[in-house]
Amino acid sequence: MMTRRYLLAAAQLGPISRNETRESVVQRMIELMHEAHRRGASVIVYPELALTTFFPRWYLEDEQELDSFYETAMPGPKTQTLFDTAKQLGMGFYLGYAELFRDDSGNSRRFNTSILVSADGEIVGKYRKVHLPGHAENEPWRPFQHLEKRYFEHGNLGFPVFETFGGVMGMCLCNDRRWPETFRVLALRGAEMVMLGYNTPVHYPLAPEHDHLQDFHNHLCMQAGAYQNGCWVIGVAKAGREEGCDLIGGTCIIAPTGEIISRAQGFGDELVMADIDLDRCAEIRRNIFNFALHREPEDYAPICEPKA
Ligand code: ING
Repeated sequence: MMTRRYLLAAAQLGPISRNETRESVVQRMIELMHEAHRRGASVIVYPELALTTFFPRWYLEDEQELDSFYETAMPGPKTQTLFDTAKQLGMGFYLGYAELFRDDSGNSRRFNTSILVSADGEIVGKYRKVHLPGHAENEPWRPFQHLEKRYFEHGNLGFPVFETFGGVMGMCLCNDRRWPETFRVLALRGAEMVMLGYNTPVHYPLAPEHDHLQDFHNHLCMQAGAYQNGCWVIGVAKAGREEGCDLIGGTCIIAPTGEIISRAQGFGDELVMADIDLDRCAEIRRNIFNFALHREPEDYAPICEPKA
């Protein structure tokens, strides 16, 4: 049973090229895991879609090439070594990846997925991305696409929490962090730490005048999520210039007070370490954001749709 206080490593990944092999990426992740272990970490958090380049930036007509970016088994032949190394080092981890499976009627099901894996190598939690940004059809006017609505289904697992890593854990993925209900629902279910990976381009084609705000908005969302829900938030980037597209970095570990207590310096593979004490959630959840004492859900239900 893990203690409630331990060192955690946020493992930012630099660019992954379109033709980089799974073996190569997994090797990079394992090197980070060994370094995290050397520094005393018990948990390591990887980015969203950590095993491949961010392929939704392209309109892919070749179904075979599209399928090549998904995992059809987890662990599979190329990720088993990551699970084995984690077990050998006694390291729990969060991993984001593209999930592909056939359902009972033989249909291909595709999700932007994350899992929690315990220190003995067992998958103890799964989440599928709910807030899919971008668009579903090719939009050639854009310098790059953002086809998550084409390549993934809307997540069908809701926002579950999992008792592991010494407490109650929640997960989300990238755009989910921009919607406050993500953190609130997880916190109402008892989440003490929310882990998330992201691939966030600097350039936002629909509002280029906001490009300079991407780092600010990234931390704003996660710091607010942490503070307003009294939970730890671990945000882990796939960063750097990936296939010509600049992705923000800013990997960070945020305390329940909303303070960033550790953050990445660069845009490559980089460990960000922090001492996590899950009991620190009480500083917030017993006081300013004591849901039972101060929250008035009756006063704002039903939530009306804003007028467009
Ligand atoms: N990426 C981006 C994100 O939500 C985006 C999409 C970028 C939305 C910039 C708004 C502004 O961070 C993913 N993968 O969700």
